[in-house]
Amino acid sequence: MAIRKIRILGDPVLREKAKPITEFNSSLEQLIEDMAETMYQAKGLGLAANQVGELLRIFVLDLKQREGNPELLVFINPEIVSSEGELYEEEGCLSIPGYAAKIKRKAKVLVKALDRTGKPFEMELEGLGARAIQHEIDHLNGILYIDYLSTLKKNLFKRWWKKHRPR
Ligand code: GNR
Ligand code: NI
Repeated sequence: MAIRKIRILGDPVLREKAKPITEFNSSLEQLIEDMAETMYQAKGLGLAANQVGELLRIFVLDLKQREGNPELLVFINPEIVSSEGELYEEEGCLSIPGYAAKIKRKAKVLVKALDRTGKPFEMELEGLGARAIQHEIDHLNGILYIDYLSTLKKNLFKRWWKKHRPR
């Protein structure tokens, strides 16, 4: 088990597209453990592989950790099968520490993925869970939530980031 360094905005790995996972072996198990440990340590809701420098299509999520009964969810090669509604809510990202902004997301999603053994499953999520799934799948495609900001808000963000980015 190891806590990995979380990559921050500006790191090119956050802008690359992750590749599908084809082998379910011990090195995958190691990556899952490291990602879970890193996510819990950072108190994140989710964490995508790009954020720890691995270009593989996997993310971890825990929607219950704040209630004190953690339930780790692992999504491998995830796909959104269907979605409905829209919600404009606040979002943050461990790779853009200290910042949050409201963006529009689908309110409800049906996601299809493989579990850590390679078995397919489907899960329907709404609210924050649906938002987090879309956020993590975006990471696997090199997309960050700030990409959805209006030109005006993006320019405000850029000024904020120059001053506040960790160095
Ligand atoms: O911790 C996180 N909180 C969060 C809040 C609203 C929408 C998405 C998220 S995911 C984020 C952790 C993270 O950066 N995952 O990639
Ligand atoms: Ni993120």
